[in-house]
Amino acid sequence: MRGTSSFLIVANRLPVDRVGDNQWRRSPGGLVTAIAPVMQRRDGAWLGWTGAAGEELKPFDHDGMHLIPVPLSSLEIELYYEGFSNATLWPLYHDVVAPPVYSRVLWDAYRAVNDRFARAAAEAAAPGALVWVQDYQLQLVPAMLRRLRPDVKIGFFLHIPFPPIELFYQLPWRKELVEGLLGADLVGFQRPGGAQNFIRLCRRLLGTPVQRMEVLLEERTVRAEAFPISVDFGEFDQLVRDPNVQARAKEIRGELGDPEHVLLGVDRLDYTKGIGQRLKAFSELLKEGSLMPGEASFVQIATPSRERVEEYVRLRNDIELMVGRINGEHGQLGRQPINYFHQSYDRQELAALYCAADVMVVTPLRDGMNLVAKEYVACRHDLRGALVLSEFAGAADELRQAYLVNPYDIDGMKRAMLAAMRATPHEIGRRMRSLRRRVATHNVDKWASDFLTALES
Ligand code: ADQ
Repeated sequence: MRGTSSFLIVANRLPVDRVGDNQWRRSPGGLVTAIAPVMQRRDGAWLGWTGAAGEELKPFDHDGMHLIPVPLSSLEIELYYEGFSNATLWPLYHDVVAPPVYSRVLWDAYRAVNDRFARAAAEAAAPGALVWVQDYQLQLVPAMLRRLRPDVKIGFFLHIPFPPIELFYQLPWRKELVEGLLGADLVGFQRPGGAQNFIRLCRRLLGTPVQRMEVLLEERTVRAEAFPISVDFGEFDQLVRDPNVQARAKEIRGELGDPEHVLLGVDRLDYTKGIGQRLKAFSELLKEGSLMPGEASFVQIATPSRERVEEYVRLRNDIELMVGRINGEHGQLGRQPINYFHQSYDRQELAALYCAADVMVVTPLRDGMNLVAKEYVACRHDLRGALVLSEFAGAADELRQAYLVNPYDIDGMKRAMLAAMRATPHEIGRRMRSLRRRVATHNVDKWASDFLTALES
């Protein structure tokens, strides 16, 4: 098995969305933007699922990228993707904020699909290729691939948090999973804490000797390191300088009734994002009279996500009930304190929303990084706008000048939201300048090149 790609990305999804019969559009998002130039430079390929059930497509080229589809049946989508990835690993890795489902049927499907990805990667990779495996859906791929192709260099990056040993130990297949990751030469995490959890786990669970951030296997060493992911700062910075985006931002404020304060939340509708907690804090500010009716408007965008997983169905109902209650209690004819949208938006509209918001409220209970926080910062060249940010988001390591909050502490969140609304323009500007400096110098290109440099060295 020898292919021709000297640089290979292996991810659950291909970086394109279907827009018609055999017509594709590049998916929005930093990962593709960061990696596309590297792919073009290195004769690279991207291996992943198209997003449709039971589809067997031949490799094709799009937008200068060579794409290799990996098929998934609808049963595999249910068991591997919605099941083991999103109902077992996702909650387990996010502090078990929802109970993980442990099922052998799901595990078997996860292993089988990982095996398919590993075989496809082994076929596509040129001798000595660099293979970069992405995220929690494919944690067994590094070891499976190494068995087939010991000549390639393998990197793995986990986009979500890596939990402490005490939680990870719940997983009935904990040993297999760690051994899967140890097939890589370099395992990347969002935060240093994740890398440390992994190193500790290797020592405790497998009894493998470790030295600082390296696991010493008999025949080779595996390095663990943090590479905080970021956004394409330049793209957002440019986007918001477009007069159309500025005009739209103004229009949004007008449509909201030109309140004094616009607060904004933008998240996938996920129970890790702390949407309920932040809405509760906001509603208490209204109830106790800290905010006057009509003084502030909260816009909550909740992108549809994982709609066939039971927990997500329940969450949607809970949030929508809550929004209805708050608006019922505090709204006026034609004016509601919470404007809730269960929709996706394009980059322009998202950028206009960021520009329209005085306070961006990002309060996950646990989050690998949180790109929304960084996108907001990248959009505020006017140095207006305050960021309220959870300590439990990876982004909190870098964005120290945000109003940092514990999302479990409702009173603390109320204080932070009020402080952000009441701060002087000078204070807001001082904080935003410092946040922007960080995101501008640590953008997504740096993330990709730091990882690849470490992998190659
Ligand atoms: P997510 O959990 O999806 O990512 P996040 O990092 O916030 O979370 O990224 C969401 C992305 O979706 C952002 O780029 C945002 O602009 C976009 N988005 C959100 N709502 C949208 C809407 N309604 N319409 C259009 N776009 C929308 C996972 C991890 C994170 C980690 C990233 C990247 O959970 O912790 O930061 O991967 O590694």
